[in-house]
Amino acid sequence: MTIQKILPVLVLFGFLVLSCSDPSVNHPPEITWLSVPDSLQLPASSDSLAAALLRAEVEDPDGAGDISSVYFYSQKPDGSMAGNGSSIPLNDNGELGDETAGDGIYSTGIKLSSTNQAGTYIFTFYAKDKSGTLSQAVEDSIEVYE
Ligand SMILES: [Ca+2]
Ligand SMILES: [Ca+2]
Repeated sequence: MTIQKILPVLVLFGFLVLSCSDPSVNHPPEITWLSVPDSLQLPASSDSLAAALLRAEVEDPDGAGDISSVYFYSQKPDGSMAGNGSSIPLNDNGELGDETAGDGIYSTGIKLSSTNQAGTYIFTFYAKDKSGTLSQAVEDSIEVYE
């Protein structure tokens, strides 16, 4: 190879290395761990509820302070989306089943009544940072039985 051919490759490589180490480049958050029960039994009577705790550990290479929201979508056994497709937030404020505030583990409780469908509920989790960059989606499910 001649230097004329190698030079553009070197310049491109140098550019890639520089852009990777540039602190002004934002990195997406990442969901590193999920805790979702495998199964849940619907309550037998209409005056009680079955509860489950959902937890997700989220990291962002730009720092925990760059994480703006963590949420999931819930698909019901019949394929329709729970809550008309709106997202359900998890929190790291020590509320709604979140054990410790500010530890990077986001939690929320879900409740099912006897009128809810039995079958597989699919949850798709996302984290979003302050630049609006989304994490990779992470999926988990609960088998709900009567
Ligand atoms: Ca980020
Ligand atoms: Ca927490």
